[in-house]
Amino acid sequence: SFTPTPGDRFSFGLWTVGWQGRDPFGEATRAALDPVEAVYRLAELGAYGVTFHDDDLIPFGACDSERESHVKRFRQALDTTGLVVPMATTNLFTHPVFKDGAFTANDRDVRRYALRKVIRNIDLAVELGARTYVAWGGREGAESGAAKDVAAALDRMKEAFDLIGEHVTQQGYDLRIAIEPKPNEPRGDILLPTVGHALAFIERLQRPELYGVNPEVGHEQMAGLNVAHGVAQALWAGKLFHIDLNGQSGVKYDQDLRFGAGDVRAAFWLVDLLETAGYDGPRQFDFKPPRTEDSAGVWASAAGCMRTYLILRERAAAFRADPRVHDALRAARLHELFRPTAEDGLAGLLADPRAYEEFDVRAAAERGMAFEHLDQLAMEHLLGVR
Ligand code: 3MF
Ligand code: MG
Ligand code: MG
Ligand code: MG
Repeated sequence: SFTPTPGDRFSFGLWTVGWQGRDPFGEATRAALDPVEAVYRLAELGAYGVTFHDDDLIPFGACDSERESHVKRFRQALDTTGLVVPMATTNLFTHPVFKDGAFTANDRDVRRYALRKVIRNIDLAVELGARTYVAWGGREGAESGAAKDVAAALDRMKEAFDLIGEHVTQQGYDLRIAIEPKPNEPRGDILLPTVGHALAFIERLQRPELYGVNPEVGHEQMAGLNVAHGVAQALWAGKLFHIDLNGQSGVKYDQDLRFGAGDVRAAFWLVDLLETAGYDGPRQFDFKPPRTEDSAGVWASAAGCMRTYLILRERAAAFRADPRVHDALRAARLHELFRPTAEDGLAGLLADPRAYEEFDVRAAAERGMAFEHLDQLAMEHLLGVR
């Protein structure tokens, strides 16, 4: 059935269903949503988790007693509904103080403040049971060339993540950090723009094992990339700590459509990958119900994310189970890709005349790969006619 249950591990950010529809051209179209109501509604819809930026839960600048009462109400709603907090994150982008970024702001005081804001919220995240802390840079970037020295900014980015790792280790927290790449918006160009950049950056950190990535479907697509390929490489590196599912129609502004909208084929291949490659983390939806929607539309949009995921999960499983697909995969010689290229080692390869001297290059060049038939089978499973 396509009805979500907590076992499906679907989670939503408070900022998603709570988005009021403010964009660069227009005012809010919806009223603010109480985080407690969000928890109840999400639980009713079948989600298992809720995530938040510090400022989604506790309004920026709240005093300690206000902070406590917000956390208390939220915790009560979690206890009543059974919803969990698998992940939390920090807002380092809304307040004007972060106009030039946070960990890489040219202004050192801003960088120190940003780190304190993150560490403070990490402590709360752990208190609420989070095992993953997502870090999206937000405004770490530039609009013009001389404004940012990229190497120096990366030094500061590394310094910040190393300090966060030191704090997590010192406190003995069972918490991993997931870096979320994004190529642009709100800055003209953002540092760590893609999954690949983030994976390379992580290897330069003091405790690389603590860090992984949180790819977002739309963010990779904004860079014109194949999101399932990026996620597959993250999985290959043991670095897929979390994922932001949503929809995007090609290379344009960050649309945050509900999951499956936009590029449904990309969504199909991504679900196929997540369900077969051993990913056991949350399936988080980071989407924005369009500002055309009222509150009923918001919950229809949230429910649609989960329902589409479950439909695609079923479609992908049907594709994988179809004997015609097994034959087509064989014809496409996928099984050969799993075989090492030179089990015989370098010496064996160099001594093998069939590898070169006697290799019939022309015959090999003429053999078709039979990918079109295979892909049409996938298309028909996706479209529900098989
Ligand atoms: C921006 C995003 C962010 C991150 C969030 C979690 C507001 O495009 O995707 O959502 O996902 O900050 O780190
Ligand atoms: Mg995101
Ligand atoms: Mg997005
Ligand atoms: Mg996003």
